[in-house]
Amino acid sequence: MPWDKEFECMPVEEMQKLQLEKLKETIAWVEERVPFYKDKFKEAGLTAGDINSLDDISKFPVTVKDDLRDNYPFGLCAVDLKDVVRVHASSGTTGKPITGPYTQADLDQWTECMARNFTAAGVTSEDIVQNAYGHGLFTGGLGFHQGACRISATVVPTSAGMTERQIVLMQDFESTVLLCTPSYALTIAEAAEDMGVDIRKLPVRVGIFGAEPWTTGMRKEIEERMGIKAHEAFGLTELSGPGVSFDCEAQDGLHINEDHFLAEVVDPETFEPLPLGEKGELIFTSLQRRAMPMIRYRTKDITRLRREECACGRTLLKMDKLSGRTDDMLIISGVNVFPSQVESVLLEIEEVEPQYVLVVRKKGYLDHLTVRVEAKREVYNAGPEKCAEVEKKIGNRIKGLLGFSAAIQLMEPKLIERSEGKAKRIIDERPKE
Ligand code: DLL
Repeated sequence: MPWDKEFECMPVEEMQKLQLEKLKETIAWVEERVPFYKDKFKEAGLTAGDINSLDDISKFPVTVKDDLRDNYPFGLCAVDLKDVVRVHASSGTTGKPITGPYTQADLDQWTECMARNFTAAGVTSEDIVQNAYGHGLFTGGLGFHQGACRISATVVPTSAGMTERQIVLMQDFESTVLLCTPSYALTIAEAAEDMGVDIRKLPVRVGIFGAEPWTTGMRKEIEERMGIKAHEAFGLTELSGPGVSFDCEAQDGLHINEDHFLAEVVDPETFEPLPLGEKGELIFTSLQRRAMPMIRYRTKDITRLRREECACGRTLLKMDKLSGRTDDMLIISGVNVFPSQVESVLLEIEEVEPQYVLVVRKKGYLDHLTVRVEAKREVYNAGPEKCAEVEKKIGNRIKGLLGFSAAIQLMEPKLIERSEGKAKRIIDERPKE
């Protein structure tokens, strides 16, 4: 049963009517209160009155990360700071962070979205939820915390890190749900094995993982190693955090909270809207937020949208598991490739651990890729000949499936840095432009 049947199972036409109403309100709200949007709309010759159908959104200019940086910290805020009750931020790899201010109503709606996510993963008030997402400025920790409180689960806010203690607490408190990034789930699974704890025998039965790309192969690996069902959460700081979309018991794509977010997929180069079912860059307009609404925010995330009947009964639009981000896309031997494609190959090779890193260097105009992946202990111990054989096998598999050649380096187990949050999968040694 969904958390909020009225909205999660709303007939599509009714939902779209609701979205249109909220879209008009949101555009009018920012036009009146945020000079940045007012000027941009004016430049494009548009006003809130130009929204007569949902498709009209595509006439409006997009908003990009740099717009948030240029207006750091509160330039895009649409309310007085006295009405802001919380600010989150994403660290970002370069320059200033992105801020996410919330009114009390924004927080309440975000919490509702998180309650939907938990309920879709089968989590109830009976559960003991170990929240190992980073608590603090990152939206993962507090976002999930609020949602778990809303469904009256028992929350254990461990935050990320201190991995051995995570396992001890998991045993002592008999946690039934684990929340963290997929890469940290693997780190926990591995640490448990090292401590001689069989995590599959513990009461933990569900995970809700997200905040970084992970393939279906990785999901299965985590499910097997931990003896749990691995669910998924998607979201970004700019749109409040996790809770933008979530998977259900069907584990086949993520339902978008359409009453909160209007999704589009566009061609990443031309920004032309793409029809349902075609892969491109995700763009979101928030429909409820008041402190910092986002109009046509370019996420850089690549996926496709699907409108179909779901076994769970929800009518909410679905997005595919992400293929990756446009800024992580590599061009290897002229082929566009996302790290997730390499991950899907590696997870089918039984001689290696799911621990890898991609090293990218520039050769002429092309990117050259070296895949570093850890061997299983027994494979590594079997010596260099065996390792060379496995390297060749992986190289052939990559070439056969993805159509490009990569250098493969089989590593000794435990040499690749373990993640407690978002894993760093790419070491980019290309000269900066
Ligand atoms: O990562 C929010 C979040 C926290 C989502 C906890 C899920 C769970 P940011 O730090 O702003 O926010 O990073 C947002 O992370 O644009 C995606 O590229 C990536 N991302 C988030 N969820 C997923 C996912 C949080 N399920 C950026 N799969 C987004 C793939 C994801 N990538």
